[in-house]
Amino acid sequence: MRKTLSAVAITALLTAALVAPNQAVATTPAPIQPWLAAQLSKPSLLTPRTTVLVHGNDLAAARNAVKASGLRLLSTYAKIGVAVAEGSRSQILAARNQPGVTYLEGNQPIDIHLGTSHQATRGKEAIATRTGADGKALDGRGVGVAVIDSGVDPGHPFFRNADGSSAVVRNLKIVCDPLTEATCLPLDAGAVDTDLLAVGGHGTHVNGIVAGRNVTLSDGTKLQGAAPGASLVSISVGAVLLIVGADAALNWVLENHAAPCGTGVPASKCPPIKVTNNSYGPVGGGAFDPNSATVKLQRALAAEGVVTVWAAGNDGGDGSTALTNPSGQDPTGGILSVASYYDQATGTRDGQVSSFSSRGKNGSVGTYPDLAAPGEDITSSCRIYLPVCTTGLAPLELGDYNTISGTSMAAPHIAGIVAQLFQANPSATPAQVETALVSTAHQFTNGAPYQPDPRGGSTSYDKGHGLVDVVAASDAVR
Ligand SMILES: [Ca+2]
Repeated sequence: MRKTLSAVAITALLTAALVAPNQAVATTPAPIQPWLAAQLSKPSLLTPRTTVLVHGNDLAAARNAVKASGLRLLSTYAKIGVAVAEGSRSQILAARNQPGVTYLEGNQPIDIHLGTSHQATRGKEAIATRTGADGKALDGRGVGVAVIDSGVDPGHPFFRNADGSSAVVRNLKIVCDPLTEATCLPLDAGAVDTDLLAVGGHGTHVNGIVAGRNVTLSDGTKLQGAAPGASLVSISVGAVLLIVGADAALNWVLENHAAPCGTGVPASKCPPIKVTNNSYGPVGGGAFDPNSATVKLQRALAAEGVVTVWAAGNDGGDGSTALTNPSGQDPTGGILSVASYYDQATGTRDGQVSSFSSRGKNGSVGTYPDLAAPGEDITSSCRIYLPVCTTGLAPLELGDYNTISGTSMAAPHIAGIVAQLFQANPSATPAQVETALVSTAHQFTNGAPYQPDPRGGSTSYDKGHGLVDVVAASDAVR
């Protein structure tokens, strides 16, 4: 909520600055997305070239505006009259005044949350007391998790296996060709830090929450991811996420989940992907669109045995309107929308729903999150030179770890837990995984009351069916 208020205040300041008396152009400057306005008001946070979605009355108007303002065209959405471009702050502001421009939208990254969190989820207990179908500790081993995010630093110590190899078994970067437009291809980035390329940090933090290995910092702090045995496939779509890039990443998973490192690489080194983590989405929720490419891709993935995990969003709310991530509202079994839970830094299972966690609309059960996982004050891998890591609460180990909050931190807990469930039962369907998770969730009392869910059990508009219980869910899925 604090974030929302400050963004509004900054927007107001920026707008006042822009409506200058010497403005020569007769047209009223096109409205600007509050998030983008906030970014533009803080030039220090901007990369030299910032991505912007220029909305026009039609595609020609959008393209002309890009050209006239000196922006570089990256891609277009022809049917909706949107040109995706990049450029400097002044170029972006100039585009507001071009004829036929209706709206400027930023490419908003999603907010990014360890320590006590695996106590709250009973994840640590599951690793210590449960085994997979392989007879090994239930740490997600033998399961691949694809993380679609800003990127990852595969050389970060949080990803280092005992033999010196990295938990990141495949490191891809989606590159959208500016010449052919909207053509986005996954390129192998090898050991390159794709998060550094993207000037991100979010992805390295999220990957760590999914499958960071057991580490002990120099001050004695012990950290691990939800599934410290799982394998990571990072698909970088840049620090500023474009839906076309994210869809290209989901499409890559659809085509390659069975052998993500190629057919020549054995599953023992590079296991099949069974779940994707998606800690991004539009701000302010929106209507569920069954015709979107994203929804078609996640349904095809579910049919092929791959679970899709979504961050519910960081727009808070009071249940009067649906603010949850639209794609996460898909009723298809195996599509999970994750709310943020705060364990009060104690590991308690009777804590709170995070105030920032996006609420569904009271009475419209389809808009509710499915369940909650820790997303507040979560410590994971960072790099001090990456922007999101400089915003953290408590840099540890020279900034290699930091504490951040958001449903972006809650979702990867569930992605790791889904890996644990597939280790417990490799032949489980995505729908069975979802049922196991929601039917066993702990119904803590904070927040909105629980109401009957037509699909079984009871749910709530702020935290879904309740806080994940890894021990009970892994027992239920067998
Ligand atoms: Ca669901």
